[in-house]
Amino acid sequence: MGYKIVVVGATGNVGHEMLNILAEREFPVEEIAVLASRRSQGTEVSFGERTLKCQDLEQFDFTGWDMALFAIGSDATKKFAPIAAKAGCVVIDNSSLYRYDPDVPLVVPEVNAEAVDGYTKKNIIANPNCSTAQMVVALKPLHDRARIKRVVVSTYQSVSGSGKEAMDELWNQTKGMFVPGQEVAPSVYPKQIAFNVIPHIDVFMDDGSTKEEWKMVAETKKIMDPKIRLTATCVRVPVFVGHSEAINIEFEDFLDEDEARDILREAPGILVVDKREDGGYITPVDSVGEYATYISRIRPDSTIENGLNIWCVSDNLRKGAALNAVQIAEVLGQRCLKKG
Ligand code: 11C
Repeated sequence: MGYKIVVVGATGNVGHEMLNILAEREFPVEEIAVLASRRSQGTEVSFGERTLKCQDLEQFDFTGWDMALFAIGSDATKKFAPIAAKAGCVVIDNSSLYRYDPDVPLVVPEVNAEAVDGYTKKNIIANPNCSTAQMVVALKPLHDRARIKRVVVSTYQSVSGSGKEAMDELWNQTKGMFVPGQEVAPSVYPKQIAFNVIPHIDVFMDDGSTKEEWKMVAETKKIMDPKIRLTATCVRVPVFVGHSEAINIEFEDFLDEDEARDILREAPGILVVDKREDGGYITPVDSVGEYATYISRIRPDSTIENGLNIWCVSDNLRKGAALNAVQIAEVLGQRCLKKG
């Protein structure tokens, strides 16, 4: 016996990966519906060996469906998530809309799976931002051993985090650089992304940080520990898929690099690739299509008392979005909505 599952936003980058991952992990699906905006009604999407036709989200009746994986923008989520939740269908939402709501659990299963149980207040569970998800997978086992005091993180985020149009912009701008007269002006991004980096993701906040940077702080506190102090600089780089992060961690207790490496090797969701030689580390291209959060370059920071540096890379469309949502669905099924 399986679940009646809805994927909302099935034609987008993340919705597409949700369908792939549900099929790959053989999620127990009794029935599946794929929804999109009216203009995409009838568009075909793949689910394993099957081809499914998108239905109109506006017209869909969520009554009798067990879980809905939402991968649409915050505005549309604001309209449709409460409709699904009220109809008794548990919403697993990838937007930022509900993440900071105290009545909505924000879950990364390797870190706080038990928080799923709190879904009953609103019938909604939130999926974190991609840059937070991979980072907390790496931080949690180290925090359990040596208590993290402070984190300084710099991100190198791929354009797929901004959607398909941004991927096209990087592709077309890159090609256009080589063809006189076919240069492509910035449109999705405020500056050229090809052969460049942009220290600006999401909107600016009053204190000069960006919303992406703020999200990393607020989400880490909610998922892991409100006492952790964290400062982030988030940067867009000309990479199609895979977010990378240089993470500097200050601990309360001493933790040497060898023990940290052993802890990370044993930790759920992590693969350590850390040879001190040419190519003995992970790059975003290596992470594409994979489930793991990869850790490389584990080394001490001798400028502080108990400090370590690590390099953390993951497929932002997978662990950063679709995989985490499917893992939440799995935990929800195992802990709360048992079938069969
Ligand atoms: C990016 N992290 O790479 C963003 C995308 O809050 O879910 C996801 C935004 C979010 O642009």
